Amino acid sequence: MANLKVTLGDLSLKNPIMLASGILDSTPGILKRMAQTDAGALITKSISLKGRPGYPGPTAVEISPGTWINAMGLPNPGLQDFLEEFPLTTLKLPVIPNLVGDTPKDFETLAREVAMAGAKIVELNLSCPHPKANYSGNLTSQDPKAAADVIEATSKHLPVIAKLTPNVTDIGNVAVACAKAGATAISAINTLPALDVDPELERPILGNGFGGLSGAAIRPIGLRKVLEISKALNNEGISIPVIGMGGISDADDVVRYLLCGASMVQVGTCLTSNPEKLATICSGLCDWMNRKGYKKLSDFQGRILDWFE
Ligand code: RRO
Repeated sequence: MANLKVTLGDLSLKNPIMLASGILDSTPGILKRMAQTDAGALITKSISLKGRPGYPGPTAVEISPGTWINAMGLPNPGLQDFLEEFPLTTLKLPVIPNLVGDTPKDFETLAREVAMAGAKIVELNLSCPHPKANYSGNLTSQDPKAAADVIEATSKHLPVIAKLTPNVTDIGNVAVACAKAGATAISAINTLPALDVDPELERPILGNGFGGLSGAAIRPIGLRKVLEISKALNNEGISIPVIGMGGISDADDVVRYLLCGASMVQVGTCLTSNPEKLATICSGLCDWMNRKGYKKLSDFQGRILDWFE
């Protein structure tokens, strides 16, 4: 029987498949529902210091089968309501808060508070593709120094996962900067900055205009970015988990990411139409490993890297 257990910071997860931030995780009720699945962990929708109403609709549209564009606008209740409402320690699965701020100080406050509320690790959203208002316009993870500043400010309170944008020339460089600043893991990729247009209405499809592309179309981009991160970390002799995501919709896709160097994965967009898919993906990974005769994930993880020496 294949052993799917993985370690993430101080957490031991029963398998390497997590619910990605932003999908089926924005209310306490849906999070409790997703805790009934076979996921290794659940990641929450991004939490900011103050609540945000989100952008006007439409906020998410399927533009071709399995491929979505979204601009939700970081809707969330804000830190205090989040801490009062959301179960962080009472579910049978680990719940990992995803945090978003405008400055390292914002991120630090968020990290300190969720650590005090029982979070064992957080994911830092350094990569929302359509920032507005207080944001400078550059995503934090487009600047290795800015990303490192956030990691340094937060990682003194608890272990942190740095979630990166694919929209950079050298994502390996950003990942190495985050790791050297103290990140416990790297997750990639967030959605790709995108635009789609309704020709009949002669307007952008989304209420916000711009959005982020996710789902099937971005899987090959995610795979390449995960491979680049894995290689860059290896070259520096840094051994931290890479959490791959982007377009995973079945067990084969999980295997693809693991072969490219990921230790774990996150699944998001494909669950929009079918939350039950998470269980099928977990059991499918087990079946694939059993069929191949693999006993543990490290038996095949990173195998594709050798093709790119
Ligand atoms: O809420 C959003 O619009 C959003 C976020 Br925070 C993110 O990180 N990625 C995305 O595609 N949408």
